[in-house]
Amino acid sequence: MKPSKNISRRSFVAGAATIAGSAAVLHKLNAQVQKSGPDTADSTNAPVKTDKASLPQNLPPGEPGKDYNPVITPSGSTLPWKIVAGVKVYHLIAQEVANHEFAPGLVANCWGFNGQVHGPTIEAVEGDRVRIYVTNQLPAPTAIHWHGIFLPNGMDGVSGLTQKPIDPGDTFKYEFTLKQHGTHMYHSHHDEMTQMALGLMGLFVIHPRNPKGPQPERDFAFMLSEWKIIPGTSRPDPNEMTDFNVFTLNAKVFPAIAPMVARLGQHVRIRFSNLSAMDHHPMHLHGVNFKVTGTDGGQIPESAQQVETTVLVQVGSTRTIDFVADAPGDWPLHCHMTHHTMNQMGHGSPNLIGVDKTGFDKKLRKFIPAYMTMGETGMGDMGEMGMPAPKNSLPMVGGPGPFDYIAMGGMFTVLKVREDLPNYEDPGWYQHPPGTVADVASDEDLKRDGVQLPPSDGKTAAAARRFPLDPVCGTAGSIPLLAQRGAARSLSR
Ligand SMILES: [Cu+2]
Repeated sequence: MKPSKNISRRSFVAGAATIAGSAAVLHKLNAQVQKSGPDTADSTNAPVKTDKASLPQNLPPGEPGKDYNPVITPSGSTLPWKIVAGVKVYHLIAQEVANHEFAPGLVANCWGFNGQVHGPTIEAVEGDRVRIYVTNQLPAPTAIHWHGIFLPNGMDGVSGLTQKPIDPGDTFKYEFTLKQHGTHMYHSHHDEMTQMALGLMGLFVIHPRNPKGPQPERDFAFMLSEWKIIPGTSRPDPNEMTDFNVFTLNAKVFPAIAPMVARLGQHVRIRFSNLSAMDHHPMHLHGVNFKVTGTDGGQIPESAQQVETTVLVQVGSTRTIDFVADAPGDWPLHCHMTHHTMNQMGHGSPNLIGVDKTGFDKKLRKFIPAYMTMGETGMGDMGEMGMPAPKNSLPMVGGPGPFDYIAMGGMFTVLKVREDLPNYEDPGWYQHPPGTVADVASDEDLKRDGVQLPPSDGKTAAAARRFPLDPVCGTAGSIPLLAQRGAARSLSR
C-alpha cells in the first residue's frame, strides 16, 4: 500500500486509521508509509525514528576479546569495571589533576577524572546494564552528562534540569541499560564553560552486541580539545573565547601523542570526538581514503557513507572512520586548520616575513654576541633552534623526525603501518625502500627531462639555514628574554 503524492502522510494515516478503527492497523500502516521508499516526498523527509522499545534490553555483560576488540585511547586509558550481579560497575572521580603534562616543557593544573586528563575511556557493549558512580572531589559542584546515549531523562546528567548538582564530597549513582552502539562522550554539564575548559570530559565507546560486517582489528579513539594557557602560567584560562593556543589529541600535543600502529592490510577504525570550546577540527589522514561510518547519533547507513580523506568533527559531536591500512609508511593524522598544528608560542609573534635583518643583527650582537633574528622566512625552524621561551611553555612547532625537525605541533600524530610487526609497540621510523624518497634532483635528471632552472642568486637553501654555532635566536618580540639569556651567556664566558 502506497500513499499517492497528493495525500499528506498525516491525512492518509488518519483516514486509514478511522476506517480500520484499530491502533494496531495504524501502527502497521505507519510502518508501510515509513518504508514506502524515496519516491515519496514524505518519506524522504521522515525523521529518524528509533523504536527504543525494540532496542536490546539487559543482556549478560559483554566480554572483551569475545564480544569486541577493545578500543585503544592513545596516551590515555580505559576505565576499569567490575561486574556485580550482572551489572558493569564503574567509578569516576572528578578531581583536580596537578601538573598534567601536555608535552615535555608544558604542564598545567587541570581538572580530570581518576588522576587523568581527560578522563579514562568508558567502554561497554550494547545491552550492558551499567552503573556509574561519580565522586566529586572538585572545589565546585558538577554533574556528568552521557552525550548521545539513550537513557531515562533523570540519568541525563544536566545540573539543575534533570538532577541536583553533585556537591563537593558527594558521590552520585547513574544507572542505565545501553540500547545502542557507537562513539559517545561524557562531560561536565554544570558550569560547562569553566569545567570543560579545564578538562572534565572523556570518551564513551559502546560496541555492537552482534556486529554485522567486518569489525576493526585496530580501534583508536581521540578526544579533540583546545586550551588557553598563557606561557609561564600554571592553569588553563576558561574565560578565553577565541584565542586558544594549545590544541590536543587526548590532552597531549605532538610530539607527546603516542602513534597509532597497525599491520599492513588491517581494518583500522579511528573515533574522533570534539569537545573543544569553540573550534571544529577537519581531521586529515594521509596515505589512505576512509569511509565516515558513524556519528554520535549512530551508525551511518552504508549507502550514505562518504569516501573522504578529511572529516570535519564539529564541536559537540563524534565521527568514526574506517579504512584498510593498505600502504606501509609513517602517515600523518592532523587537524587541517594550520593554527591547530602549532604549539603555544606560535601566537602573537611579530610578522618578520621578508624583513632584512642584517643591520639589526649586527647591532644587537654588540650586546648578545650570538644573536640571530628568526622568522623572516617563517616559523619552521623555531622549535629546532631552541628559541628562548618563557618557563612552562612550548615552542611553536613539533619535534624531531627521521629527516629533519617536523614543523607541526598541536593536533598531529602518526599512523605507522608496517608489514612485519612483532607487537604493537612503536616500531620507530619507517625504513623507505631505496629510490622511494623525494630528494634533490640530480643534474642528470634535470638534463634528461629538459628542466630549465631559473637564474640563481648563488644562495642555496642549505646556506640560508646555516646557523652560527650555539646561536641565540629571537624575534623582535622576544628581545627582553634574549637580553636576559644573552647577558647570562656573556657573563659565563
Ligand atoms: Cu583543528
